[in-house]
Amino acid sequence: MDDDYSNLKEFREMTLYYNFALKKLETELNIINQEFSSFNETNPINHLKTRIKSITSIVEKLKSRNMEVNIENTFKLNDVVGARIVCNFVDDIYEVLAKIKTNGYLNIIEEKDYIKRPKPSGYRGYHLIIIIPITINNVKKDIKAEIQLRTTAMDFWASSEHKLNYKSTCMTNKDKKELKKSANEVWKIDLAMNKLAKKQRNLVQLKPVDTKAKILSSLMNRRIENEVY
Ligand code: 0O2
Repeated sequence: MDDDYSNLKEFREMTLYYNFALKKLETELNIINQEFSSFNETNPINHLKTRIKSITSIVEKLKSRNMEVNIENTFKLNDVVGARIVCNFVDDIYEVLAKIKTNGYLNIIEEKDYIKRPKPSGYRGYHLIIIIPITINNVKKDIKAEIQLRTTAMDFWASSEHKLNYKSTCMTNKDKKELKKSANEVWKIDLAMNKLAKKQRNLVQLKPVDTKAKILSSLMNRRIENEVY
């Protein structure tokens, strides 16, 4: 690789910053997830994933931005550490977003609403760039991380499009238009499902909640988790 990751000590230090930032992010998101499972009628989070970007993708991203491949520039990237939160319905995204904003530990520096303003490709999702402070050997760095929020439908489209087009250069304009058309079809389904979910929630709110059953089921989950760890 023609890059400047040649100082192994510095490279190892960089990977430690990213690993610790990932751990902090995972902890905060797991708390949010657990909180929803324990106290909400239904959890707006379907599933969540975290990752550290591969070195190959980091190098590609730096090169595509005409940035020299080195540690200093790597720290400038927003999404070496990333999390993806996948929700069932569009409104769930905004519920999770509100929780992230009041969490107090996830310091948001930028928001990109690709739901209201989809990307030219048709991509939809809500992105947050956050700062995670990490100190190693008395050196504090603000590590940037990206949180992507999508519905299962948006995630289905984006992961298929990622394979077919996003990083490829050989797709015809006609096929790109076809992909964009399917993004809009998927969005229509998202809106229809969201409408049904809203209706359902209003009905559930009118029913008396079996608080005891809810508490017992949440305690049961906790017991099972303790057994696993
Ligand atoms: P990968 O392989 O998914 O990690 P920034 O990164 O914030 O400095 P950028 O690149 O303009 O600037 O960020 P953007 O566009 O807000 O979001 C970047 C990420 O969103 C991408 O990461 C993808 O994960 C996703 N994304 C954005 N546009 C598209 C799209 O058209 N199709 C698909 N499938 N995903 C998209 P990476 O690093 O580019 O790629």
